[in-house]
Amino acid sequence: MNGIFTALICSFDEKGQVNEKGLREIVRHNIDVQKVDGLYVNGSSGENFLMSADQKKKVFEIVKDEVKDEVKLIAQVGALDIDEAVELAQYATNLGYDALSAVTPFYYRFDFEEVKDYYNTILENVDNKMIIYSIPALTGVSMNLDQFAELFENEKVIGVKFTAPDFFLLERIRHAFPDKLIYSGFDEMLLSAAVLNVDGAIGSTFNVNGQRAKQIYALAKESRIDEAREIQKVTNDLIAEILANGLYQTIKEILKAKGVDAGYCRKPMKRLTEDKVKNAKAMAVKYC
Ligand code: NAY
Repeated sequence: MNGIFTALICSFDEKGQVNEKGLREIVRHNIDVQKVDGLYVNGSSGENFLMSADQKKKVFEIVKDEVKDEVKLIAQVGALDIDEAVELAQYATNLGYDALSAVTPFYYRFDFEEVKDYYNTILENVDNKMIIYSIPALTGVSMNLDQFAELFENEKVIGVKFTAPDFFLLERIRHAFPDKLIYSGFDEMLLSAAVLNVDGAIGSTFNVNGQRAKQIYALAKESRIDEAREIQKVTNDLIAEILANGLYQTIKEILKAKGVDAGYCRKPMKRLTEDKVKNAKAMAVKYC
């Protein structure tokens, strides 16, 4: 379960329905062109929180059918409706997903006991492993070292997707839990996280920049930091342009420029203006 995992983008048609052909093409592009080690399905980048439970199931099914056992698969099943989270966890497990992940429950400012109960409830109902999805900037849920330690007490919790710029906490978790899997969640900070000896990374920009991410990670593991820094610099030039242009929409336009039917985002995410589509096409030529 180590290495570079793409936070998979999903293709939707003009009406916001899952575009199966496009989704399969995105999967193939990630495996055949970006050559990533695995896929993180129905995360933020997959627009998970904009989809119905049926749509999420459809995505899990299509991706597993396309991938078979070519790369590792992590199913993000977190949902505010805990029954839905359990149902999705069981569904993905039955399909053969290698591990589950669930975002910390958000919106109602749950206290830590509630967060812990959420993970334990999901895991009591499914025979699979869990990777905590921590993304405080979007959920408002920050956890400290002791709280991660409490979550890790459940043996089925095998790691964390750490999407935060807190390198002090990241180092503390790494040091305290050498046997848990830590995935870096901010692609622009991959090198810094790799230096701290994370086990891998999960990122949206790997859909279009996975090859560079693999190089950064491999070079860092070999302590070839100067070379890794050069590649992180080009990567961050691209990420800065993507973020300024509209994150997921721009990744989709870059994929389209590469011949992948990446479709549209679901509302209320907006469409790119013509100028921004042009910017994305220029990024595809310059970087991808
Ligand atoms: C997800 O679940 O899809 C992720 O969290 C992947 C991590 C990404 N975070 C978000 C919010 O999209 O790859 C990052 C991020 O897009 C990238 O670092 C650019 O900031």
